[in-house]
Amino acid sequence: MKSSLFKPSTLKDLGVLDWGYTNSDEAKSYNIYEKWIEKGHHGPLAYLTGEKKDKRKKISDYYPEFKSALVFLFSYQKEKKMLDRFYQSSESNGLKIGSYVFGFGGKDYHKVLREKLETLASYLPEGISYKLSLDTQPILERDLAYRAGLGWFGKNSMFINKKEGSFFIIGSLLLNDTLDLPVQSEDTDHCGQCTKCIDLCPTDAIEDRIIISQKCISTYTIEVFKEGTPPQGYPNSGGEIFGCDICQDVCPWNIKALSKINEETTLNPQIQDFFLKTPVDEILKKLKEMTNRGFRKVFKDTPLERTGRLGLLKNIKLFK
Ligand code: B12
Ligand code: SF4
Ligand code: SF4
Repeated sequence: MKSSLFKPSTLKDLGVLDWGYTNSDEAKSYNIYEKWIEKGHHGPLAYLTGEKKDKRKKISDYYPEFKSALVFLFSYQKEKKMLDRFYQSSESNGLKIGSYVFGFGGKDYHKVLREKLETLASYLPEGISYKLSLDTQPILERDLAYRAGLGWFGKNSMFINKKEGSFFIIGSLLLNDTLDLPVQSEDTDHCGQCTKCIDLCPTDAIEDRIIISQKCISTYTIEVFKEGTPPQGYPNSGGEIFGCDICQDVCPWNIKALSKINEETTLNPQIQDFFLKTPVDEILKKLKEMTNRGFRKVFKDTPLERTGRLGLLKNIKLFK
């Protein structure tokens, strides 16, 4: 029944690792999210508070016609594997970038996956309307993937699929009608007694399956655009200058999923050459000489555009 909507070859071509269906409107973990905001664990991420917080309770608060959703897991496993190999090589300058940056050709995934979701929507039965959910909409996307039976919340708060791990981006089609598809039951916890992600997070940002954002390297390196106070432990990390993969790298479910990847792929040379191969002093010199506009021109449409020249300078300075 599930495969009758999309051919396996279509899903493979679009890089979909798994997909699921749910007609559940209300987020199961909204109370955890609310408490997280109350405690101030969102740190500088003000866009998660206020009206945008309230809307995350039920999808119908955002999209009143909502009846069901198709949830897709879009892979960047191949790029992750290539990147890890590169870090072991003599060409690496010791700096690291979160692997999602290299997924999808090194382009901003919001743009690339929007097109993929539109392609998937073209297979919907006639008369169905939809909205996309892809990171920026007020939807608790991991919770939606959980309701679609695709996996569980790891202790690192990542959404983990038992077969594929967590190196994927979640994207969904929110529909104005139900489909004749089976609803999978929710997965159970498969972390067991493991605490690797908690033990190895360099800034102690993980607590009770949530992240204290202001302690997280990912927040500091992506979401803080000008000078700031780095979280304690960050400068002693592994050289992360944009995003952080540490709590995923150590997860046995990712180690298992990545061990099956044999295909090679290329990494965006513009990002790789500039940030991961050039000596650190030279990167700093080049970034200081560049204008903001010049930076935007070179890294246009990549995830690095968000943080910008000054944001990256602040991160890289710590590793000179
Ligand atoms: C804000 C945000 C961030 C912030 C805050 C991170 C965070 N954990 O919240 C920062 C900047 C730190 C960040 C970092 C990253 N992010 Co981000 N981020 C988001 C965003 C926009 C909102 C997340 C959110 O609502 N947070 C609120 C908190 C409270 O929710 P939560 O952390 O998911 O916690 C849930 C669990 O704790 C759960 N829970 C806890 N216990 C239990 C028990 C049960 C039984 C249940 C059911 C639930 C449950 O309840 C909470 C609420 O749902 C989502 C996109 C979206 N619209 O959802 C992407 C998203 C979570 N990010 C994503 C990615 C890829 C990353 C990074 C890997 C990027 C990188 N390499 O640096 C890191 C990972 C850091 C980490 N370990 O979480 C992906 C994650 C995909 C996946 N497999 O899980 C998402 C889903 C984007 C996408 N569309 O794919 N991110
Ligand atoms: S992304 Fe890095 S800093 Fe943030 S919780 Fe995971 S290991 Fe810790
Ligand atoms: S490292 Fe261990 S505790 Fe952390 S998410 Fe993976 S299995 Fe769960």
